[in-house]
Amino acid sequence: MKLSSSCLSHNISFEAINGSEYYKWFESPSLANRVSYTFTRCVAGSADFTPTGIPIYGIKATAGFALADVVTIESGIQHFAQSVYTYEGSSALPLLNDVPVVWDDMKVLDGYPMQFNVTARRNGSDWYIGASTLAARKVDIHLSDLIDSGTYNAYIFADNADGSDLEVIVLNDLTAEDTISRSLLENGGFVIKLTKGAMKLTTPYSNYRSYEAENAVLSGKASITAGKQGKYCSNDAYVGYVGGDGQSAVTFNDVTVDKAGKYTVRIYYVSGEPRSLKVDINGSYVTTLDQLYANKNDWSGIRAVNLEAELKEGKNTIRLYNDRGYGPSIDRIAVAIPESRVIGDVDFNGRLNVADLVLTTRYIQGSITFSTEQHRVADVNEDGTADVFDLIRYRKLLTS
Ligand SMILES: [Ca+2]
Ligand SMILES: [Ca+2]
Ligand SMILES: [Ca+2]
Repeated sequence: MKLSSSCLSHNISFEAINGSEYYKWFESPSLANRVSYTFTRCVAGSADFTPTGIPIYGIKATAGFALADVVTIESGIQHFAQSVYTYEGSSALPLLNDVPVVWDDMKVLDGYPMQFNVTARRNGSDWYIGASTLAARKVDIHLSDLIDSGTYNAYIFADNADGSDLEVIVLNDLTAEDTISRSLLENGGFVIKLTKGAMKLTTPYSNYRSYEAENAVLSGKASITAGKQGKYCSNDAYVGYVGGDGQSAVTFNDVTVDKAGKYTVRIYYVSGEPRSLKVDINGSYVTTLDQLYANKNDWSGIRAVNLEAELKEGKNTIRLYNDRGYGPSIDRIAVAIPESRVIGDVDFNGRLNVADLVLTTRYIQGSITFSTEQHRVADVNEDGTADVFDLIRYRKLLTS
């Protein structure tokens, strides 16, 4: 019999499982083990497992498979094996921000040890379903196995057609009569959140425009490190040998913004000792960034530094170099584009629609809960609370 986390709320972990941190040195844990933990581990309760949630170079798991681990393997504290900076901009990040670590119920919907598993866990009225497989297969999720009454929304984080990235699909107005069918790729997977409420699919980093250093113009001795040695960086690659002379530089020629102004430019770099980096924008020296390093003597550790920069409308050139010594290696840069929030858009789909009115009505009636941000967006007359007066305003906005 399984001990619930509610009766031993102080107990974080009952056992340790070889986690993804081992991929730094080895190719284990095998994918066959990872699909089997649902059947073989976590019998007494939560285990200490270190997922990645995102793929790692050289490990056959797709993004969907990697993401499924955060649901299929129960862990009271989720440690993620990758550098925190590699998650910024990942389409898995909204799910990783959202997924609970304490569960009220679990059901194995389908599976077979060493082959595949489809595991559902419940937190409150929300169900999270993780699926991962070795061989390609079709999976049918009959919602009658999970829910009785009411309408639900499904947020599906699944591999795209060729397994190169995640795609996010939203299905609305599902009931117990419905079945969600998904085809899993070889070594693929997915996570589905099934909820009566809405899920925010953006993060602060969704508005960043990223430019990989390995796709920029390289000069002097600056050169690309890719593949296994670059596996902790985005796009599995970075540019080293930046600096040491005035010529060895990374130049981004097409950093584009719609209007002139001050922007946050985030520079992702790799270094195991304090180094400096000089920045020219549109041909003029702007600043020198000092003390750039992640962890001492860790030459695969990533970190990011922010720079406030004046950019002109259209294309800008950003040149990174160091003529007084070696600079850090450069993974990528990202420009933050200010987010425009749509008033009343509580389902965060970018527009005001009838679904927003329905959700806000349910929230005010007390049948669903809202996040702090949803509450703020629902307060369309901006008087500090979301209440029936906002519903009146919603109707006017929708009919105007
Ligand atoms: Ca990169
Ligand atoms: Ca909306
Ligand atoms: Ca209000």
